[in-house]
Amino acid sequence: MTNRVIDWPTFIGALILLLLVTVPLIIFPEEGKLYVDAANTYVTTNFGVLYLLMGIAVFFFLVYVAFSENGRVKLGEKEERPEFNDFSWAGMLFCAGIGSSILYWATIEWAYYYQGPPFGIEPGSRQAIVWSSTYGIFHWGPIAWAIYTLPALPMAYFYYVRKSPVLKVSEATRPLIGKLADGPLGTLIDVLFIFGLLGGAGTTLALGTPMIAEGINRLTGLETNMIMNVGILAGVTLIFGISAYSGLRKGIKILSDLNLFLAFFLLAFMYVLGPTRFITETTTNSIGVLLDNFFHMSTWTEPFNRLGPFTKSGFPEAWTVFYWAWWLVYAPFVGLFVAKISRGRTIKQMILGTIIYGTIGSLLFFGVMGNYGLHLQLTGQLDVISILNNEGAPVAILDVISTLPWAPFIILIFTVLAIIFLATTFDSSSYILASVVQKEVADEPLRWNRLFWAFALCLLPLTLMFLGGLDTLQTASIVGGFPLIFIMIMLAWSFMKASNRDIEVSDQYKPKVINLNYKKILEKLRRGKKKQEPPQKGPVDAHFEEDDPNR
Ligand code: NM2
Repeated sequence: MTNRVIDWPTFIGALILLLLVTVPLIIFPEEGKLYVDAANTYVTTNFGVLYLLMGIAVFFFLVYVAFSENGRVKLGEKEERPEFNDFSWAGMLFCAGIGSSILYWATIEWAYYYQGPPFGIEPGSRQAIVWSSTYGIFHWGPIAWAIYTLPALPMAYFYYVRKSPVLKVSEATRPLIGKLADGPLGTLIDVLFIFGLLGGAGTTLALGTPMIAEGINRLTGLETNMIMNVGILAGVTLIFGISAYSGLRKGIKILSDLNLFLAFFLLAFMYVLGPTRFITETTTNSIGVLLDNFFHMSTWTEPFNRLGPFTKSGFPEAWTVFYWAWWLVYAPFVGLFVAKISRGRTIKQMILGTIIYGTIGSLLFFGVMGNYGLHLQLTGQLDVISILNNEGAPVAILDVISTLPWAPFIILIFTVLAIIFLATTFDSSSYILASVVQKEVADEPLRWNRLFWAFALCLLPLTLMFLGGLDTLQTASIVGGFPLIFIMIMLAWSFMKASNRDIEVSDQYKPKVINLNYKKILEKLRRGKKKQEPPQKGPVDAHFEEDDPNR
């Protein structure tokens, strides 16, 4: 059974690529770091603009699709209602796509922009402060969520409309590459995706673990060291291993409901007991600044600074390009996951839901947690920036949290929330990795397979954490995620090609919701073909049915 279901070339291919990258990094950490850093500089300097263009193009493409005929197509049967209610759906998608990094960056990202603002602005100036509370929202906002949503389109379409029981990135490019999806090209696409995701998840762990360790230190007084980090990783792996093992409807859903509840609690607590008016005013102001400058921010490349008398800040590469690359390596995973939970919704609902709920979620975190910290800085209650510069981000983050009333209690909530946020991203990651290395996913991927990836996700960062090569891996994965830009284009193209053709054949143009019956479409196409072709070309018929879904 297992032998037939598992797609061994992809499974082994992903493991080999991973070993090929990590073993040299383990043996030659210094040289490895040099090479990877050089590759990173090369890609972000020369192709940074491609990332920016990709971001804005994806955003407008999705807005177009949502309001086009294609957006009305329902993912599932005519009478079918959404499998999960809106609250659980939004919660699951947010928790899958967002890990503990949001607690990290929402609390501290402003402090980096405060001292290193964009657009040549004076550090620490009034303008810098305005941007410091705006830029984080942009980097976690509509474009970022659009990058997450795009892969969901073809994947959900093929899974629920065309009823192909395969949850794979390569499968979603089939209309474009046809039978090549079953060969080495398909395998390469899936392997690149797995590689990118493992690295992106490594970045998440590298940021999340020290922050959780700092939280535990404040609660228990235990020293933050390697043993603690390993313990945290083991604990998180155990939680998400169990969750991934018990599946989508039980473990993953329960954990993400709990995650949402705790997150709302923490945000409400900070908002009500913190400087409520400052938070409200600054967030509102930032939304305006963001809307006003949306295009400028999404296309800012600093072009003249390389030539003229001005120095180059490197802000676009260090932040926007880095972020888009990070969202990109996670995108096919989140896309697959969103596709899986979106049964019974229309494409439009799926697109707008992901972008809007996602952005609102990020906005709440950055608005409340970021402006809470900014307020401490501006009022002189806590010099967050000096702490950040002298003692590092995890200490600064926990210092900010510690200023809240009932500090020990709230640190506990914060730490538990970080652990669950990590676990919810990782349980859905292992679920999806398992799906991608299977030829078929009838309902859920095989259990042992889900568990295998749960451990693979942690084992690698763990090894590298010991050897101190984790940041090299992060950079490597982000560079390694570069081909995903082209895979994104293929995914968009495939979706349009397949869905335009299906809608055309089905003659369903007017209704609000388009219910496509793919069997009937194939039937119609066959009949159409019969009329045109002379009867002696009979065998073409069978060929057509097999081949045509590939178009
Ligand atoms: N993104 C959203 O670590 C995490 O929170 C997971 C990070 C891509 C910046 C995703």
